[in-house]
Amino acid sequence: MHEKNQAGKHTLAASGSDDLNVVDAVVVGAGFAGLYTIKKLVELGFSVRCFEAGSGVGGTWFWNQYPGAQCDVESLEYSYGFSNELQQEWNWSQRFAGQPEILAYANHVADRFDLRRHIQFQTQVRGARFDEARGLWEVQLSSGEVVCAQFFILGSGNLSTPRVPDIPGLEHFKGTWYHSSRWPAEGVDFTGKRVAIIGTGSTGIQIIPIVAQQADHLFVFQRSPNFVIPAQNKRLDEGFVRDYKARYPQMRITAQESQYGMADLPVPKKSALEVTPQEREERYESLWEFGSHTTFMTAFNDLLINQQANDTAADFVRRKIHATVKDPKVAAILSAFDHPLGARRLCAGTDYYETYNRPNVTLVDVSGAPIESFTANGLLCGGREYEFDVLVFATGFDAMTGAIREMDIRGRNHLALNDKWKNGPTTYLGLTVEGFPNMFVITGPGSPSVKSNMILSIEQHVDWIARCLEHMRSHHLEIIDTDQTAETQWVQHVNDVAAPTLYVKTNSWYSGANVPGKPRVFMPYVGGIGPYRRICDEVVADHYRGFVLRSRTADDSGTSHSVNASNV
Ligand code: NA7
Repeated sequence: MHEKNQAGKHTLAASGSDDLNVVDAVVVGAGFAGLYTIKKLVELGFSVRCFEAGSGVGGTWFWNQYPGAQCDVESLEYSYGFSNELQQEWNWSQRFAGQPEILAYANHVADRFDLRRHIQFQTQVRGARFDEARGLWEVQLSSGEVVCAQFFILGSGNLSTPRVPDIPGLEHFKGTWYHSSRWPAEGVDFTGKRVAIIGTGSTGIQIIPIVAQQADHLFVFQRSPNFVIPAQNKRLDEGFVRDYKARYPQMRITAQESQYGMADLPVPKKSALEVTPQEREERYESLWEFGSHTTFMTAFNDLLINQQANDTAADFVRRKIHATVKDPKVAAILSAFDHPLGARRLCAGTDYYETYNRPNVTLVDVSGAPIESFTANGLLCGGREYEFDVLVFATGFDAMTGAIREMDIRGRNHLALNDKWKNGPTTYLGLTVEGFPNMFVITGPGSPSVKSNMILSIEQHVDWIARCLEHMRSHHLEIIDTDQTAETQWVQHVNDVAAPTLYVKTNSWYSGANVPGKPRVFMPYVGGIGPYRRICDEVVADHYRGFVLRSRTADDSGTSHSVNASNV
């Protein structure tokens, strides 16, 4: 694995290491972040080992093989832009690609760029410790192996740690149960079965209509309803794709400068409150027909900052639900929203509301009376037992920090990341953490991440990291650490930007509210992709403002000298 690449000598090779278990960079995860990191760093001549818990590449799209799993960003945008050849040769079949197609794309990328030889599958990173004396990360693997690396790069994903709620009695349940994010590759046959699905977030909304078509009976247990905008998915028209591909390079640049990392999203100019009720209705109606939840949010420019404006959109969706769902009591449960539209992840669905008109579907409102316990034959709730054969948890994730916190990561002075983050994650630019030198988080908390087109955000972070590593190599700098003040100011900025929005007035996984005991901190940066990219670039142009970059002496245990990058 510790091979020399034609593009140049290794940083560590330069420091004299001939240990095969010492590489320039360890990358955690072979999802879209890990794959592009490998590609980029190997190309630049760094040695890389990537460790992936699953048996294949694809990350989220490897794990989430539940029926109906589909991306809610347009396929032509939710794809890598780093290679024009790749984007020209790959053909998406659907406006919104399904999980199998996205997984096939991830595999294509891994093969096309010969990335697999750098990946060790079915291997978890259990922990990592920064060895200050050697300036190396010691990475502990589930195989028992320890690998050392100058750089420790986390591409472990924002939605990788599934949550099964702490409801007693699951061990007594005699049927089979699944979590949506650990779906068996061979699939599940629901034919003739009584099925229960707990959870009505983006995942539940995708699974429910499909399972309803197969199951004998489906019980949906809803604690809070989510707003569902029709995806209006369709096969992509060949002419449209040809035209789009001709403009691809420009579209990518437009996306990089946009708010959400999508080139094709209109930028709203008007407030929902400055137009007539009729204009407003027409606008919502046309976007409902057009489909895509992200496009729906562009109806007006104040939907996420003005409750009154937001209410107009919420009312529109409520009316749509009542017009679609025949039973008014069911429609009322589906539209009893407790949050502003879009303040939680807005969902894109196909036949979601229509599914509740099926005679074999029962919606159970558990908002007032929580699920008490599982029994041998089902579950107890609201004083009655619901019996079923198969149980599906569509109950979400310990989002954004879960996968990182599962690892025992120790930085300078043995500081545990979990201790540093006990009151919520703190980062600089969502990329680095003070006290954890040479560690990078791809799309970490404090960056746009889940509030953007993830693949575009991944590419921006990986490019930034690669540029930083090249800079360090060419200036003979071996250590990069984050300045505490810069980190504190960045966290403050992330909070300041979020403060006037409706996001912070809502309980959601964006703020850890779905995990009991998790600190409530709104984690994504919502200042927009374009502005965020500019800040990251300015930091570099300003000699890595907020970072301390320095060289090491032969023995760094206290004898090193510090050289700020601005001096080199
Ligand atoms: P989400 O959006 O976190 O949804 C989880 C759902 O599970 C949500 O409806 C929860 O209700 C429900 N839930 C969780 N625990 C319980 C209990 N104990 N009882 C009843 N209902 C429960 O996860 P998803 O997987 O759907 O989506 C995650 C992201 O993946 C999505 O936003 C996309 O970005 C892709 P609650 O709302 O907490 O009342």
